[in-house]
Amino acid sequence: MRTETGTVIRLEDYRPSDYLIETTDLAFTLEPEGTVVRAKLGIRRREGIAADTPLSLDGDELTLAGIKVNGETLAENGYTAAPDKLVIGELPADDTFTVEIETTLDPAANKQLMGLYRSNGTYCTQCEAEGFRRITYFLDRPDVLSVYTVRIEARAEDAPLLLSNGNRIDSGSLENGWHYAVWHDPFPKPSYLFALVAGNLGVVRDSFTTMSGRAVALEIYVEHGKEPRAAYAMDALKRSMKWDEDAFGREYDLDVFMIVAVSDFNMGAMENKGLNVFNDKYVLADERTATDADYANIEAIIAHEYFHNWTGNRITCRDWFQLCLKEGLTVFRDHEFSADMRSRTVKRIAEVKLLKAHQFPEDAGPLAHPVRPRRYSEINNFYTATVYEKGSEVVRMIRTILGPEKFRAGLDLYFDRHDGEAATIEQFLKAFEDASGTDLTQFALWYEQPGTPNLTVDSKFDQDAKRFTLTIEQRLKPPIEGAPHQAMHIPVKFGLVGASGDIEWTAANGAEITGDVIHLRQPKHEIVFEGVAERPVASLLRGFSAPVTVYPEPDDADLAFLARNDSDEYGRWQALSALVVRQMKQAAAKQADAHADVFDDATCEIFTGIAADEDYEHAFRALCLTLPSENDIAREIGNDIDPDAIHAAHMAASRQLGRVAEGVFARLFHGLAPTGSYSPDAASAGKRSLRNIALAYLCHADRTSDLAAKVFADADNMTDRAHALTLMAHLQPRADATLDALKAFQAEFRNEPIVMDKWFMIQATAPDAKTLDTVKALTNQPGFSWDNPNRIRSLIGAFSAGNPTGFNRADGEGYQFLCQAIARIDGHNPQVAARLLTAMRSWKNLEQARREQARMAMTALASKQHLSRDVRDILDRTLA
Ligand code: B3K
Ligand code: ZN
Repeated sequence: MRTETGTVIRLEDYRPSDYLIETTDLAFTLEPEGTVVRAKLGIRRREGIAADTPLSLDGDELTLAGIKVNGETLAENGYTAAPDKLVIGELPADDTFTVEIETTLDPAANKQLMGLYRSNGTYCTQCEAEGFRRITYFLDRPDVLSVYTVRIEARAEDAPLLLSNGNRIDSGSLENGWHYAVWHDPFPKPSYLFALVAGNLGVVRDSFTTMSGRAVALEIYVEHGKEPRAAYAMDALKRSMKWDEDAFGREYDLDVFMIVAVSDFNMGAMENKGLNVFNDKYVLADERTATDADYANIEAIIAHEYFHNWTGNRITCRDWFQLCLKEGLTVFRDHEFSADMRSRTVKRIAEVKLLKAHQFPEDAGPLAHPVRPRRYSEINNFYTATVYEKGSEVVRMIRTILGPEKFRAGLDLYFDRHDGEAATIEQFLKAFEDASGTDLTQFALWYEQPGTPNLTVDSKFDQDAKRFTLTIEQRLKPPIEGAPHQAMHIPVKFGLVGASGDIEWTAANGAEITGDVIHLRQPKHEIVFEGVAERPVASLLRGFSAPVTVYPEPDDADLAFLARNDSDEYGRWQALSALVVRQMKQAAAKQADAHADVFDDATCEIFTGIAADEDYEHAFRALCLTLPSENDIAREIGNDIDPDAIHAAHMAASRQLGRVAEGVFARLFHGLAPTGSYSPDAASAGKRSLRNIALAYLCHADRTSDLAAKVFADADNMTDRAHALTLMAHLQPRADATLDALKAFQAEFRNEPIVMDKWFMIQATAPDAKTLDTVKALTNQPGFSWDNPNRIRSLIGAFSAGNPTGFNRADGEGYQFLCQAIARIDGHNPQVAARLLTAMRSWKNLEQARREQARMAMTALASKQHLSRDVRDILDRTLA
């Protein structure tokens, strides 16, 4: 294991490598415990580099078995080899030469799941960010692009399937039951996009004809017997390919596109050129085993990885500081895809909720970093909500500022200019500047400054003068001491809302306004609108046009007004949600008991109105009726957080709304009962979500999960079953009916690990101080494994990040459990261990006793020897 060495990599230290690797020929002889890798690298010394400059290649836990230069075995004094580095000092004077390297690997022992490893008997690889160096010594950096030819040999019986990137150019039999395949990828790529898969899997095939008429074979590989469950993923893939042509003019470029689903995977999926490797939970779905949310995730992630073919693979990143160049942009593209496939407003609300739940706390705590970080000690710790989600918001703001046509022109220019290159954020922005004639210098601060800017808003109306004055001040509270905090270019989409629609104005000054966008550029703007006939309420940040907060929010009356009257649907949701958060915060502060009223009459009336309003789509109503989570309330409270008080307020709020609108919810529950067969489409999913919300309120109104038990027993799909089981396990965790339902679920799915993950997660998130005992007991269940990231996330991850009362037990046992689990996992999978630790990122906001307990648990972890660089990095920053 790599332990902490204290090295910090800095953006300003970037310089191109002395050598290039123009071709990479790999030959794998696959054996579970003794794989041999022979790499032949076609090297070119960069112009101007002296011939005696050593070639220094990256490695990680490697064993060198042989080395040749230009076909000649190198004398021992010609190089030095360590597990993490191979330095060749004795090199030819010619600018081009070959280096042949032989390494031996033990894939079966690789529990880090980086490099070449085994998952359920299948050989597979994960190389991003720095996994390729666990396969062979290499210039393992994204700006070294190479053309790969890969020969794979294996016993035909163990691995009938031999896959790598690009197109298959040869295959055949060998002696003793072995066989081989050779793959060639004509597109130069960085090593992090290399992939190899070998094993015995089933396949689903289809095809796609690109816009220029080329036929592409589509193949999805899954465990034998699971083929029918890959149908939705295949459909999503074809829709993604078509959409990228229509929306962005991007066409696929190889003869084949393959996806392989594996069960041991550190993340969601990986965009290796032509050979995507997926966590099987993001491929496999049918109505019996997957929820509507699972279907939506599959659609989004299939699209995301496919879209990387242009944004990431054809144009990659110069260095890992530029990670958002591919990730933020690709998230933006997958968001747009889902918005087009589903409902735009509903999708946007879901994105904003996610951003606020994950990115805002990150940006407000000890792990805050700019969208483009400037330093890292472990790059895997920077695949964050800030890089991905805020990175996507930054791209969205560019579109808002330029408008859709100029945005598209800028992106086209970026593709034209940088195809086949490893690019930077500066080059990305320059393409938009050149295509639109807009100066983005100030806008670029979004990539540099960590923290969420806050807007304070004031307004006044002069009826006689028909003048409305809006004062907006931006302030960036730097989460990192010494971080810059200059005024940003913030695009604020807006409308002036009156009782019957948006109010016209004749002139405005004090800020640049284009269409419905105010461009904030100064610390403070006083914007004067002339010719305003009646007093308006300003609806700001429509569509969440910038990732900022607004404090203080408008008063209750204005929020209620916007929730009822904003012509923008997103704006109505935003106002309602602000109103609800405020009243729930107040209830938590008052330590309201479970019977107290949380909401005033106006708010209850808005809720009831939306619940009953057939003009809204079902999914929108469901989102409006979903209360902010306990973590959401905690985030809004900000400090001295008492999770128990928040939980009590949450229960009281659910009960009050359940009672107030019981009749409406009963009608919805019965009226939306399923008819006909299940379909995962967005409209059907919307109906199920509204009915399930109604069910939840009915259960809360009566404080019993009897109705949920009935749904659980009758349901014909996993969406309804999992939701009903959650209600039972969370409302009455120890009731006989709950225990029976959990047993029935386990009996049915015990051999289906990704379905059992729901069973773990439901129990881990039950808001009850005793849940910790349950979680500990569940680690001993036969279905649990400390080696599998999905199991770890669904039990320990769900408990620590998704169970505020259970995890934040006042006695600190929750924190101790997490830290001990992290120490255990860190021994074999540092990446997953470090990710789990981010559940502690908001510890400084807890009330004092819990804060102290959290600190003690982390300090005990920090005192352990041999922590990985991954965990040490998160721990040091979190405790700092
Ligand atoms: N690019 C990969 C993530 C790799 C994470 C490495 N720690 C998946 C994605 O974002 O599409
Ligand atoms: Zn990505």
